[in-house]
Amino acid sequence: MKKIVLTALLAVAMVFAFAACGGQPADDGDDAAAPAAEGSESESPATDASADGPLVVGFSQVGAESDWRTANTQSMKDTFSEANGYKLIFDDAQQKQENQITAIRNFIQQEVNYIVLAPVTETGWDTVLQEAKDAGIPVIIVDRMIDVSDDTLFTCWVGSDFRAEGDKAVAWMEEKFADTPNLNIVHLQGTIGSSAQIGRTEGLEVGAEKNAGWKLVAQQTGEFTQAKGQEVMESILKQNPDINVVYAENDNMAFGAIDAMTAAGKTFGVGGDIAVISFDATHAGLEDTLAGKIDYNVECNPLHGPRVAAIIEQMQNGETPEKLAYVDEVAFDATTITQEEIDARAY
Ligand code: GYE
Repeated sequence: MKKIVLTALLAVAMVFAFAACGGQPADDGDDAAAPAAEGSESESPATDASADGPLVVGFSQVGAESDWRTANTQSMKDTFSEANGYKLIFDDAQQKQENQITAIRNFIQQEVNYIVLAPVTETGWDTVLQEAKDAGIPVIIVDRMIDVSDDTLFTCWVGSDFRAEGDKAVAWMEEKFADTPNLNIVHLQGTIGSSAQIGRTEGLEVGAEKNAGWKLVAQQTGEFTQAKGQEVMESILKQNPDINVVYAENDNMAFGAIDAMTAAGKTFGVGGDIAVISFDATHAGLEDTLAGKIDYNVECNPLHGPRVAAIIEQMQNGETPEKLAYVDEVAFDATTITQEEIDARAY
């Protein structure tokens, strides 16, 4: 009799202990697998990953449109290596959202432990991220942001403050052109609807509203590529003989614009007729800044691999990562940048 009572007590104690450790009753497997809502403790992954197997990460990358993107891909591949205990499933979406949606569905089917998404544009993610949530797979957003109706559809985001980047460029223009109130500005935009475009564009548009003499004489997308940047700049130059500033939303479009201006016999950069502003501050972009071809280059840091790995590590330990994490960034002026500064940089 005594023995039966003891056994029963032991059984009750075990159930409590199991619950206290975050265990779930066997018939509630679906909920156990679902990523928890914001602020909850148990945002740990759905993983059945055996302790000895690698963690499987599916990464949907935007494409290979720019030097920034290449550095970002490299950072992710270096971080999520087999040597570091990961199996990375990498998908290049070639700048198409539908390819990213297909990639995410494949990751779900393959039952990856984590999905990492660098979204091409902000909108259009609700359905597929709901599918990931239903499958209990946590989604980490990196680089550009997403705009979803329910923010429990993603675990967290890490990236840049693109609006702040635009504001930095505008502050530089206000100082540089303090005595030249009338400016004809050519605006080469990134992929329309991407956070990088939205923030950098907003910065300039707000600046143009504040500064009565600033005129956006052309505003067109170059899709963040050098080829498109050049093509668009060539046609803009034909229609606008009098340009003071080119505001290119990334280095590669700035390179394209520089080629177009060179071909058209325009002078630009330090001491030239047209000031060039760029974003990313990639290695090649900074070399052009040091050479005086780009006047001002606003940094955008692509080294997100270790940041995403730190988030995954937190989640593996049962911790809740910060919902939104912004990376600190600086900017470079052609008149003060040095070769040593460029050489000391990791990208
Ligand atoms: O500025 C651009 C790339 O989203 C921050 O995308 C990224 C942007 C970057 O193509 O070069």
